This record gives sequence, structure tokens and C-alpha cells, in this order.
Amino acid sequence: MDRITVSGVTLEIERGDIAAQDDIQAVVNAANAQLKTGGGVAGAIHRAAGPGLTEETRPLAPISPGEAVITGGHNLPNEYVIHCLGPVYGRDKPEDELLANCYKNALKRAEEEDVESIAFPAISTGAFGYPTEAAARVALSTIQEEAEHLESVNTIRFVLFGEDDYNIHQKVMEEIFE
Ligand code: AR6
Repeated sequence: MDRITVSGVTLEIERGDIAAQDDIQAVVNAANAQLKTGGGVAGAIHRAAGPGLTEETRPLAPISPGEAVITGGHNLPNEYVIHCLGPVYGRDKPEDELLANCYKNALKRAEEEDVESIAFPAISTGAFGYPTEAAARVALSTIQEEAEHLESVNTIRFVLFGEDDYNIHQKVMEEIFE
């Protein structure tokens, strides 16, 4: 199973690059507190968006774990980028609550701008060390809770880089939504 409808919202899981989602209105960045370019997702997003993105994020930084801010997409194929700071696993606690806040606040920012489609990477599971399966449970159960309250958002896509990450998300989606 890689697609399901929950409370009228389509939830999809795909393998791919978060910086190449050309049919999605808002992409989510797994940001750093300074909202600058970096490794992983932040590097891919800032490279594809160009220097205008860093200019726009500079006055919005720093942000704290769980927080989300929205900017334009600049040279990305998306209208918006929503920048979320995930918890560093083992340092920022309680990590499950902070990670859930990322997803809740990203959806809040999206709804404020009447966004219909949003794509998430697996926040905190790279440089920040959050075990993928535990993070997928937090992410997908938060989406399950939030779905019935969404008004503008009708498509939520998880974009996973690696095959293992994709398989883990697929398994967790089946467990949560079956
Ligand atoms: N598209 C989709 N997923 C990706 C991509 C991509 N282009 N690149 C990596 N991933 P990470 P974090 C996966 O490290 O853990 C940055 O340096 C990756 O395999 O990007 O929240 C920032 O500057 C992993 O599964 O985000 C911060 O300092 C997931 O995306 C810090 O890392 C998240 O990995 C944030 O760490």
C-alpha cells in the first residue's frame, strides 16, 4: 500500500527527491535552526531554490525544535517551502512530541496559505539521528490525527530517498491505517 485516503485527504508514499516535486504546492524542508543551506534535504532544497531562499529565511531565523516557518519557493517548482526544525535524537526532548509538532505546525502554515498539496521528507531521520521506524510512526500517526481538521490540504506526500526508508514507511502506513 502506498496511497490511502483518510478523512478526505490523500496520503501518498513515494521514493524520490524532495527538491523535484513539480506537482506539489508546498515542500517541507528538514531545516537547521539558522534556516541556512546544509546537508541532506536542506542542501537539496537551497541548491534548487537558489540564493533568494536564504535571503528570505535570514530574518526568520533562528527557529526552535518543532517550529515551522513558510517562505516562497524561489527557483523550486513549488509555490512555498515550509521549513521545520526537527529534534536532534537524544538531545532535544521529548523527541516524539517535538517531531509531532513539526508535522502539526507545517500543516498549520500550509492551511494559513490555503495550500492544497504538501510533500514531507522524513524529518530528523538523517543528520539528526532519529530512528526511521519510530519517526515514521510519529509522522503518520500525527497525520492521522490532523487529517480530519484539514480544510485546504487535500494531498500529503511523503518523499523518501532510500528504498529501506520507503519500505519502512509503507509498513508503518499499513499498520496505522489498516
Ligand atoms: N529528498 C528526499 N529525502 C532526502 C533528500 C532529498 N533530496 N536528501 C536526504 N534525504 P536530513 P535531518 C533524506 O539529514 O535529519 C541538514 O544538514 C535522508 O536520507 O536532511 O532533519 C540540515 O542543515 C533522511 O532520511 O534531515 C540540518 O542541520 C531524511 O531525508 C540537519 O541536516 C532527513 O535527513 C537536519 O537533519
